[in-house]
Amino acid sequence: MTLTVIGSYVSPYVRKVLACMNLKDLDYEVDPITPFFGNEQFERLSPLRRIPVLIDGDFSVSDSSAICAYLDEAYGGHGLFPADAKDRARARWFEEYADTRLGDLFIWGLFYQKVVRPAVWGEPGDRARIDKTLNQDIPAALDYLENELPAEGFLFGEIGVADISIATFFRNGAYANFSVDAVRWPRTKAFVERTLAHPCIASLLPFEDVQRSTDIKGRRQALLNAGARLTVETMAMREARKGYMRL
Ligand SMILES: N[C@@H](CCC(=O)N[C@@H](CS)C(=O)NCC(=O)O)C(=O)O
Repeated sequence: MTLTVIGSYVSPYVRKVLACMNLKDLDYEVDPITPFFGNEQFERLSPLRRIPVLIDGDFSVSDSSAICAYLDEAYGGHGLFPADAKDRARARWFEEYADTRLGDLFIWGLFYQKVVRPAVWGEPGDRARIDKTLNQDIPAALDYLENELPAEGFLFGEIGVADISIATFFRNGAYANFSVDAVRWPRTKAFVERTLAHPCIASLLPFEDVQRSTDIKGRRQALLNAGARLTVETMAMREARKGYMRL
């Protein structure tokens, strides 16, 4: 049975789930919608109108952490969490830190302001928020990560959900023209590059490039041409609608 993931390839949370599915060698199809364009069916599956959503037969669940934990428990293959209880707890902490704090900074502080607001809502981003994010909040987060991340390899030996959860936000950071200063945060810079270069994430890049460079009319065909496996039906509608959180 093929699994289905609802959500755009450009979302860091969708990328996290797809990278974990790639690691586990799972078959899946994607309905690459932007959350703001999700229809009623999407909202029934995702009450917060957020992506990603996973559909597995007659079961569905939203939230990248819930999805990754489910996939790890329901399917074999590469384990997403370390074996030791304390390591597992730390892995969950890094996942939470990334989803919440790095999400706040890289998505809501940068990507949403610089890319989504002009493109989806036709309004400029909040300049003061962008400046505070770049000058205060991201440097503090990077100071923290610099002390936690390994100089080589991944957080708990093999690559897992903790590494992926952190690295995924830096790709959206790059889409908003952010890059890590290698002099100030050399470990973080190398860790992010190493993780994003892993085939489980690197293989998603061509689809992200298409998603970013095509408009809604040509996107589906361009994604198929690039080799993406897409659902036949989509949960997208024409009109954008704001979600329930933060906006
Ligand atoms: N905690 C959620 C966060 C998901 C999330 O915020 N996704 C963004 C897209 S990158 C979204 O759907 N935003 C729409 C909104 O919040 O209205 C997860 O881990 O899946």
